[in-house]
Amino acid sequence: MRGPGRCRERIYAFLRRRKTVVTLRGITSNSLSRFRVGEEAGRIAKQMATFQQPMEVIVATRNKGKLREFRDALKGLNLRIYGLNDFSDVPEVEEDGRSFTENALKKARFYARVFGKLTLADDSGLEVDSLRGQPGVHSARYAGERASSQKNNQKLLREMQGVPISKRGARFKCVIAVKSPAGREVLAEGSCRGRIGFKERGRKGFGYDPLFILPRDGRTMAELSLEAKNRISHRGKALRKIRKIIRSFS
Ligand code: ITT
Repeated sequence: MRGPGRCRERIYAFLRRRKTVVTLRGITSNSLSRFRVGEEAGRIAKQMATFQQPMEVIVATRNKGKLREFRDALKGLNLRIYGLNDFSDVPEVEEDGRSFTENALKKARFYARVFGKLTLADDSGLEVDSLRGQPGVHSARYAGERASSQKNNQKLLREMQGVPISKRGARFKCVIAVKSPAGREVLAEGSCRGRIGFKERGRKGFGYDPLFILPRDGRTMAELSLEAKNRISHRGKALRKIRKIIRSFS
């Protein structure tokens, strides 16, 4: 072989040694395969665009502390999370259930209907042994309708005056209900035991956190970072269960 033919063979031999010839041949010398490569790339790009679209999720809460914990526990899942405070004129739902489960389901069903999107609702609270499980489902309004956390904590300390440390056991409990627009429902729960302190300590978290002492190191929940709280808390435990199943709703 002479001239251009020999020259082309030498180039191919060189490229074959470098393992690039197959691709090069397919793309440069054959317009049909070039078309197929383009078509395939378009299909993959389309699939990736669908895949990368975040799933919109409503977390049916006005509690900023809860919402922060949801966002942290569900991060990395390609979700766009909205809380109720992200919208104006959102109707209220009465939390008149006798259990956390009843209230969580009621909130999830109500707001899934309002927004037509996948909705997560958390009902949670503190159950104190020496108060026979109170404040329980009334935790948010223990010291009265729309009471501040400070007022609720003061009332709890008053109710527990004279109770020795050995009898100050308590647990946080959380139930999360998930409701899809197609009607599917899932429940997840978590709890976390501790003791009620004699005074508030710590500035992180929310609600009863400054009074809730953890057995492992004597710190209160309000002395933990967001991530550390989520690792051990009632809500963190429930959210780990939700994390495992939430993509199956898309
Ligand atoms: P949404 O109904 O809008 O979600 P809320 O604060 O009213 O907000 P709940 O009805 O579930 O929520 O009441 C939960 C109350 O229980 C909350 O207000 C706190 O007082 C207490 N609580 C729940 N989880 C807590 C936590 O992780 N740390 C401290 N207090 C908590």
